[in-house]
Amino acid sequence: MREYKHKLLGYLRREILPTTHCPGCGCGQVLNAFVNAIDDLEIDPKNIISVTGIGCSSWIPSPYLKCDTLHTTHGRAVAFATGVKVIRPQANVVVIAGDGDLAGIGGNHLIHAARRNVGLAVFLVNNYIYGMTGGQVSPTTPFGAVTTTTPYSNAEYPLNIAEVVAAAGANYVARWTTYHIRKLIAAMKEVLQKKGFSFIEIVSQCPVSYGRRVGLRDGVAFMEYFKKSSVGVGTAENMSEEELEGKIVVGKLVERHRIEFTESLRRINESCQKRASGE
Ligand SMILES: Cc1ncc(C[n+]2csc(CCOP(=O)(O)OP(=O)(O)O)c2C)c(N)n1
Repeated sequence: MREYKHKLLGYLRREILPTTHCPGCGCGQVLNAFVNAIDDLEIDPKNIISVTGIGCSSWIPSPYLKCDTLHTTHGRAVAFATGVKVIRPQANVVVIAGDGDLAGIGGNHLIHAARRNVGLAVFLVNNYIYGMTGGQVSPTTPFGAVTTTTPYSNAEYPLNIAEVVAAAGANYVARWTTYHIRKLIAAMKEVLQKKGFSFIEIVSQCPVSYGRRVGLRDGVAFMEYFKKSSVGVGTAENMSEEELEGKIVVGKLVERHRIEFTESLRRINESCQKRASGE
């Protein structure tokens, strides 16, 4: 077997390296950012439970991360993760999955977990399509984009999923791209220390099933595109809807300090027990 020396490789299951992701895929960058974040924070992977659904991005935590992992059904990662958090409130429960998984089939779970403010760290890897199944249109596919199921142009407007999660009541919402790797690591570190529902939309690339249909043939082309299309949240505030057309607004969208769901449950439970014992 090949010898790996880098210390961050200690967080990964080496028997399945190198990666099974396609050349130029952003999933490796997201995994890299995540292990950098947990290493900087000195979080013991034994205290992380990762939960995922089905899709290429669901392969980021499972099987690569060396922590307890639940690889669940398509769209249900947040529902499973909520159950895990209720039973293990002290654990870092992390969800990493795709736009199809979290914004499409699992969209309602996402909205209501954000509303309940369940203490999960959720990383939505938005590559604008259903990658694993060959590049079908997803709820985040840009208007007009060509995909396998919209061969002439996408007639639907995309869901601004980060704003939906922010509106639903999450404690923390940010958006970064795989180009902004240092900002992404910093945001992941914030999320991993935050109580309550914390969410990062990571705009990522799929050169094979999406990029080649929209003129972005490799990872480098995507990096250039993300760089030139991104606008910081502060700048975006002073731009019109027309000016923001085709732009990716990056940065922290929301930070709140509402009480976390399992903490609320614990308090209610305690007060019921006190009442029952006549205190
Ligand atoms: C209930 C159900 N419906 C459909 C599928 C087929 N399926 C597998 S992965 C996937 C989409 C994956 O797209 P996304 O979640 O965006 O992740 P990506 O592969 O792009 O990272 C679909 C539709 C499935 N496995 N289960």
